Amino acid sequence: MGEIKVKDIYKGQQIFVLVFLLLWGKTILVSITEFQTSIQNLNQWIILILNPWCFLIVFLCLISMRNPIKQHFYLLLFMGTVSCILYANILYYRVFTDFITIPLFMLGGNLSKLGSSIFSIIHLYDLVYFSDLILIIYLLQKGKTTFTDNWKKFKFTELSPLFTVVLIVLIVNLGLANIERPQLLSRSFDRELLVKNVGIYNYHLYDAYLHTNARAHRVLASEEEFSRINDSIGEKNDLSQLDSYGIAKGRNVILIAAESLQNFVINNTVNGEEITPFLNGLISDSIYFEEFYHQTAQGKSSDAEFLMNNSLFPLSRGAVFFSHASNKYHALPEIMNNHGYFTSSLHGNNGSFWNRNLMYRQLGYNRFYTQDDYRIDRENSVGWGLKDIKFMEQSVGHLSHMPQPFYANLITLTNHYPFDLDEEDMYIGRYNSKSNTLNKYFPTVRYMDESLKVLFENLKEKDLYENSMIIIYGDHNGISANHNRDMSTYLEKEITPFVETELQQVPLIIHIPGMEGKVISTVSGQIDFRPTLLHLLGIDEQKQTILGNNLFSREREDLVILRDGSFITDDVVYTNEHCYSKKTGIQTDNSLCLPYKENVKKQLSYSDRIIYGDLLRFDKNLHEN
Ligand code: GP9
Ligand code: MN
Repeated sequence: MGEIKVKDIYKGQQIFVLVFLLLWGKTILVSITEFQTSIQNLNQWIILILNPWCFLIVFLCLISMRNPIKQHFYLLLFMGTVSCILYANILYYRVFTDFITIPLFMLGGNLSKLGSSIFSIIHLYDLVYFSDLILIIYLLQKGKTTFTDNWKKFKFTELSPLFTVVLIVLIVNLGLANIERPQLLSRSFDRELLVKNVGIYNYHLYDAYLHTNARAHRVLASEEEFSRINDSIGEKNDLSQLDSYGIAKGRNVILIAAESLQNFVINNTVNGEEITPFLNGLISDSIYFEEFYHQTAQGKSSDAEFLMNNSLFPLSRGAVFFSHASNKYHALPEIMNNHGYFTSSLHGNNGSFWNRNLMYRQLGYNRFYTQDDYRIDRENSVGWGLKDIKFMEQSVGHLSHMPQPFYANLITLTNHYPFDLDEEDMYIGRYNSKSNTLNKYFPTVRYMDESLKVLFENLKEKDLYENSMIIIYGDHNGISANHNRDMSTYLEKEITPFVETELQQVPLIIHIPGMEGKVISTVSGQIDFRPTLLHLLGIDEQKQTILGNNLFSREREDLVILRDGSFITDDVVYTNEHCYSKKTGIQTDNSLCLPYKENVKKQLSYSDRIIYGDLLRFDKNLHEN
């Protein structure tokens, strides 16, 4: 073995090298010309050049390990398959500016739309994308003997130098991708970024893995399992006798996901200036839940949407919006739709972010307004895209054309890490600490607050205010524990695990024009939103298989469970395996938290089993409602 020189190994295997070069070149060409991959730095160039390597080399090696007589056939099959996958994505991208996923094939939908527009998106010059295949067929025919004479069946050990190269390239590629977008691979938040960083082929492998994994769990799940969980969750009490029942009946519902808005900024100041003057005023004539927690995990914004719409927990790893986007849900948009509402979500970002464009179909939205429905340019954008004020103005334009009553989910964007803001939009100055993130957070929160004021003004102008209810909630924290030291300076208190848990509070503000405001101190979480909203709208909610509780119910257990297993009750906070007294904030006897632990574990596991097993497909109520 030691005698073999690298150049000898591959002597006579020019055809493999040629196939590799052709497919590699074609993939890069397509990425730049068709997939609009924007390259902003050297890192991104290297990623673009390296990312098709591993997939192509591994498959070509596997082919060269086959019987020489069959290699010819496998080589053409491989080239043909790769070319078709690439071309199918090109066509799909031309229509949807997105990449194909396996659940798409299962769900149909978009693909059938593709079918109807197929002739307008196919061009004659597309033949270029198959010219490499034609060239190889020609060469194989013409030089059959020259090539096949030298073809041999390789052993794994002979190819080990190549596999080593693959491994190194893979590590470099993933390393660079992680520098470009930390956590991209674990959280997999955006298809476009995923493809840009790991390449189209690896993306398809990853998508296939997610899909098979989800399918495998699904196959093992049974109707009995659903019934067991359903019985154990039990039917909710009938609360239709309460005064709060149906107080917002028939109104439009405008739900605003306030990006990274934490509760600690409410009624608070920085450098002596109010951070959320509009919200502070709004709270006095709204229902304000002052101890409301986000319960999200890696899926961040998408987890928040999942919780609010399904009253189930998101998954502890990955994003359920990505991994279980073909499940059957009986989500809020679908329920609202069944009750005569036009349901939509509006967001000035690309539709594939968090896989929303696919997941929304399962949640039952009638329409998803994405960046294609907004006028976005350099002037009106900052950081992640369209500025919130512009987003609000344009969104009200969309709302004014919707059939009423509507349920509209508006997702803000400006107050997103790294909290970039143009000078002209700074209504207050930055905080002054060593954490740039914390410093920049306050002006962007203030800007978002201003955008909400603009929203209200615009709604009034368009006569949409009086007959609507407007709900604002924070999707998750914006300042992570990495900034605890400076956060502690700002809050003027030590950030213990107890305080860190308290910092997971986000606002929930329900504004019903003409109705008196009140502050509700019940411990509550995003999972409780759905039954609470349906209660206010006077929509019967007892039969649904959900884990959240109506916050107006007096019988509900005051318990909020966070996705990491921490929990909060009226008296205690349990986190990092320690129990804290809420009165003192000091660690207390674990036995005070013990009685809740079993229930916490049970609820998280029920939720996981419902999602992994796609159990709601067995829910008879789905078909009755
Ligand atoms: C992206 C936006 C942000 O469209 O909703 O998502 P996040 O990073 O906050 O989860
Ligand atoms: Mn978010």
